Amino acid sequence: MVPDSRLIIALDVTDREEALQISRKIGGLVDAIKVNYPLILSCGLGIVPEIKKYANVIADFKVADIPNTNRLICEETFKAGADAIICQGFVGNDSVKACVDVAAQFGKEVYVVTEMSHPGAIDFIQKHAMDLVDVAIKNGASGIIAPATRPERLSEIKRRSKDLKILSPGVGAQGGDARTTLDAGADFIIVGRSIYNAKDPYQAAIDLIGQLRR
Ligand code: NUP
Repeated sequence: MVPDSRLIIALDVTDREEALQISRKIGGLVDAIKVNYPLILSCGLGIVPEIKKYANVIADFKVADIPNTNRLICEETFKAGADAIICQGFVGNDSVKACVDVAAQFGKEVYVVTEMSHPGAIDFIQKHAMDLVDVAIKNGASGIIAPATRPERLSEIKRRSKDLKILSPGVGAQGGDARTTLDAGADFIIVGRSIYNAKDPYQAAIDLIGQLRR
């Protein structure tokens, strides 16, 4: 994924028509559309190729299983047309490697979750965030997920992550600021509710891109 707008929409709506309508409207503005369980459980993986007509698709499945199951999940996801998949790093090197191996076969990308953006990330994950960055580097992932809600932590993670791309959720509804997140080291911001719940999602996306370009 090459940065342009630097904005990724998290399309966590559950209604198929709404998902496609938003994709149609803002697909040309954003660098990717991220789908997650709410949409896929409601509409099925078959919605991926439909959304792909409008933008690259990132499957935020936070894959977190044994290597063989990770492999099967990644194969189904890439076969459906996703351009990238998000996996958890805490399951270990072998499980992450399984995702990266499948992605390489399909010419696709893997992003590894490091520290999550919600308050509960402090309970367990934060203590191991740097190890999770190392897992992503060691296994050849394309990038990592790191929190827009803690810019100082994002900067630390950025220092550790070398050339990995950083996708950062937590802007808007979770309290993070778009410009601050880029300044702290993110390559892309991931924004859901502030766009899809806005009266005019197109204008909300335009406003965010304006902040990112300042
Ligand atoms: O640490 C993470 N935080 C996070 O919010 C990792 C994620 N993948 N996400 C996802 O980003 C979350 O599941 C949702 O799809 C999106 C943020 O949405 P919003 O808070 O902007 O509505």
